[in-house]
Amino acid sequence: MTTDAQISKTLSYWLRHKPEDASLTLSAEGWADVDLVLAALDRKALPSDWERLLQVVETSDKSRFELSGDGARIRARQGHSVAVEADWKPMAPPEQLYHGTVERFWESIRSEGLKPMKRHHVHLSADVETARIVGRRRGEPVILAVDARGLADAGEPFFVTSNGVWLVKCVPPQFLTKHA
Ligand code: HQG
Repeated sequence: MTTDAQISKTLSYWLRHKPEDASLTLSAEGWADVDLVLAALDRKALPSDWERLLQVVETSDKSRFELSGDGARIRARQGHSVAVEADWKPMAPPEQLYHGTVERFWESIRSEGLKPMKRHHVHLSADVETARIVGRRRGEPVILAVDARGLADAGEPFFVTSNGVWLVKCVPPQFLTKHA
């Protein structure tokens, strides 16, 4: 693993799941002080200068992290298991959204629907290609099409993050089909 990837993984872990491991306190919206994050990286013997952090934030695929306008605070854009108050906007989704998974989960998904598992939300994408990449992390990808319009019409709120990930609490099976 490259050092940048190591920094990115470490930041994801702290800012989404275990801020206390780095002696960080997250604000209600998930922000941590950059100075404290740099100090924590230093304690882990990882590069801890501001330029390097900026590089990791800017080159992270899917822009996982976000810096505040003044550069003093950093947060993960999504994927939290710790409670953070979302400032994502509820939005009417497009007709269809996609989810990438693998065959071994399909029986369970078909009977229970898509669940957020360890995260707060199910993650969906507007395009098939992104879903394929997400599914491929676990094996041969299986793409599920979500009747997002139908689910929204049934009263389920959808949110979109600043980097274009669609979030929903769950997707009941009747709104799911396997995408050819
Ligand atoms: C599956 C990464 C059995 C679901 C990625 C998935 C994405 C079920 C897994 C982002 C199920 C959860 C999100 C059910 C859902 N029975 N399996 N009822 N419901 N599943 O990682 O969507 O690198 O929490 O299909 O690139 O894979 O973190 O979600 O396979 O963008 O920035 O349970 O995470 O981004 O896995 O990935 P995850 P995901 P980051």
